[in-house]
Parts: sequence; C-alpha cells; structure tokens
Amino acid sequence: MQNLRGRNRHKNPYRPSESFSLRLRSMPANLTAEAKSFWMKASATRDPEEKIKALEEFLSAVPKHKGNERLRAQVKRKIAALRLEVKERRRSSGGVRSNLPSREGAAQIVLLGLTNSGKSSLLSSLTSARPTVADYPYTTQKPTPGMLSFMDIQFQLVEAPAINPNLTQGSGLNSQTLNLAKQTDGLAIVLDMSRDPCRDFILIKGELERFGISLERRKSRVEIIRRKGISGVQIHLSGNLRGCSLSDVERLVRSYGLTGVAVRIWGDVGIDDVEEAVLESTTTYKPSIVIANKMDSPNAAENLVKLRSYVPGDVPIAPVSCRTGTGLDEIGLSIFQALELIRVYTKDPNEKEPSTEPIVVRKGTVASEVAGQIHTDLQRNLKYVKVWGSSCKYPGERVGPTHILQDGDIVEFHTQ
Ligand SMILES: Nc1nc2c(ncn2[C@@H]2O[C@H](COP(=O)(O)OP(=O)(O)OP(=O)(O)O)[C@@H](O)[C@H]2O)c(=O)[nH]1
Ligand SMILES: [Mg+2]
Repeated sequence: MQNLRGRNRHKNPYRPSESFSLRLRSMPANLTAEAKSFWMKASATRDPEEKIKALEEFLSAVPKHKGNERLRAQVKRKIAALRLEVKERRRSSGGVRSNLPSREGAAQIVLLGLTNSGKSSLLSSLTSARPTVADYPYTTQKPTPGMLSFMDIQFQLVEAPAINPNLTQGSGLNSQTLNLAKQTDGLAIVLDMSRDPCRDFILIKGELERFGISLERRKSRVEIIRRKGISGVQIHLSGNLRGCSLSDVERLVRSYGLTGVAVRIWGDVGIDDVEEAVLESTTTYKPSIVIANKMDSPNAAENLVKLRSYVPGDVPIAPVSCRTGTGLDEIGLSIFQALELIRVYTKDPNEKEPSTEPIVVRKGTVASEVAGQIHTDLQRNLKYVKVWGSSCKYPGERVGPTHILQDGDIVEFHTQ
C-alpha cells in the first residue's frame, strides 16, 4: 500500500482527458476496416496538417450514400476548421494553442465576453492577478490567468481577449478566443447588465455554436473520456442502450483502436450515437456559467429578468457587481456545481487522518478511477475500498472498485 499523503495536489479531473459530447441523431455509418484505419490515423496525430491529410483519406473511403451524408458533412466541417487553425498558426507564427496558459488547480475556466463587460475587473476582484481595467475597447489583448480559491481547492480563471462582433468568424483575436474556449474545462460568459445582455448573450452563444461549442447539456449523450490511469474500455451507463448491448459498445469502441478510455452514456443511446462520439462530431459541450456583471446599474434588475429566458436551464446565472462586490462570493460555488465536480480525500490505512488536499474528479467517478489517478498499478490491483462519507451506508463501509463516489468522501484503497 502506498503512502498517498500529499500526492496528486488539486488533480485536475479534466487535465489529462479530452471529452467529446454530442448531439444525438441517427447516423448508420457501417464503415469499412480501411475507413476505420484512416480514422485511427487521424485520431492518433496531434499535428493539424497530418490530421487534415488523414481525414481526407478517411472521407475518400466513406461511400457517398444517403446514410453517410451527415458524417461526410461533419468531417468536411472538421477539415475546414483545421485548415483555419493551420492558417491562424502561420499568421500568429507562435501558434494559438501556446497562448492558453498551462492549466493549474482543479479546473481551468475561460472568462469570455464582449469588450468592457468587466472581465478584467472580475479577474482582479477574484484573484491576485492585476490586469488593466479601462473603459476603452479591447484593453486585454492576450489570455491572462489568475487563481480563484474556493473551499480547499483553486480554479484557474483565464481572461480571454474580447469577442469582437465586427470581425468575421475565424479572424484575428476572435479565433484565438474561440480556440481557448474549445480547449478549456469550462466557460464563464461575462455580460454587461447595463447594456442589452440578451442581445450580447445571443451573439456570444451564436459565435460559440458556429465554432462547434455547445452550452447545452443534452439528456441523451455519449462522452468518450481519455485519461491516464484508465485501462481498457470502461463503460458507465446512466440510462438505456437502444438495440445494443454493453459488449456491442465495447466492440465498436475497440474497433477504432481506442483503449484507455471511459465511455459515459446518459439517457437513451443507440450504437450509432456511440459511433458518433468516437468519430468526434464537431459539437463539443462546455460546462458554463453566465456572470451577469454591473448589477449596480439602474436597469440591471429588469435586464436580469429578461436574460433568464435566453440562457439554457442548466447554465447558472451569477448576478454580481465588481463595483460594489455583490455576488462575487458565489462564483466559486457556481463553477464547482456547473462543472459537476466532487472532492475525494485519500487515506492511508496506516494513518489516522486523510490527506488534507483532495483529488478533484467529476461527479459519477468510481473508486477505481480515483485509484488510477494515483497509480495504474493501484487501480489494476485494487481489491476493495473503505469509504467514509455520503456515498456509503455507514462510516468505513467496504465497497467494490465500481462504487460511485460523492463530494467529501474519504477513501482507503486496499490491494489485498
Ligand atoms: N458600473 C460598473 N462598472 C464596472 C463594473 N465592472 C467593471 N466596470 C467598468 O467597466 C469598464 C470595463 O471594465 P474591464 O474590466 O476593463 O472590462 P473587460 O471586459 O476586461 O474589457 P476588455 O479587456 O476591453 O475586453 C471599466 O470602466 C470598469 O470600471 C461593475 O460592476 N459596475
Ligand atoms: Mg480586459
């Protein structure tokens, strides 16, 4: 048994993983082995130019019939987005990806909004960062990070350069900001409540959607999570499989050469939906909150009432004022809840107290996944787990590796 104390400080549950969340629709692909091999080549490379080449080969191996129209269109959109990325990289010579500050803390949240909505004021009020706050437009020109403390964890907030509605999609700082939004763990959309927040929200949501980012969590969805420490193909089902079995899902995922992945399924899902998830449709769900800033303005309360009918139900709205400080204390909790995080404390069997620094994981995580974040050997050899906290029937209950954990749980791993 290893000493767990002090390890995995503020593990970011998103950091080593990539997840793809999808709109569900019927898409019978029935791809050939050749097409699958091109797809595997495209997934394996991180170089956008190689990816474009492999996707073009993939496209040529997907027959042009009605059932594949949607898939072909998706892949074409993906190629177009990659071409844009290549162009933008060349233009900004350093590359847009390198501009995203490296992740720190439990999760990274990008502050996104129009100019003068108060992103820098928020960063300055919530963290020790001191970006320039000014009433002239486009003050912040590059991504600026700061750390927000919440309970015993920290979130990294990154102010993104404002979205400029006068620029066409994919040009200048807009494409940099949207790229940041795509790569990060969650979004905080900052609105100026003294103006017309409904119009601004629609504009920002539209820009995100055109870039393949959705704010709405669909009831039926499949997420493929690639994370260090996951062995094989782990399937977590919170719903029903339509016309297929768990082993069909596993076989399909493996047929694309994917291992070391967790497949999370919510709602009513068929094998085509799983295949779409594997094929990384262009729509990525991002957990988000809306920060309604400048609530000290005269017409803000009235605007807030109107705004509620424009924001999707599962996106919380935090009304705040950087000027008076109202509501700022609630932001940490809104982020924690929107990202569906839980804190898990590990305890060494030979120690009395658990570690003081939690491992932060997503809701629905099972004990063996937490073990895997500590060490793959611990996950592989895990026999049982002792749990204290709200997920168990009594303190110190002995549970199996597939036990679902809850916030505040203390876990003690046993390998024999
Ligand atoms: N009344 C009021 N004004 C605010 C509030 N928060 C920020 N401001 C003002 O709004 C203006 C813009 O604030 P910034 O924080 O620089 O806005 P920003 O979103 O970072 O702007 P860019 O970097 O240009 O995108 C400044 O004049 C701030 O003083 C607030 O809560 N109430
Ligand atoms: Mg700013």
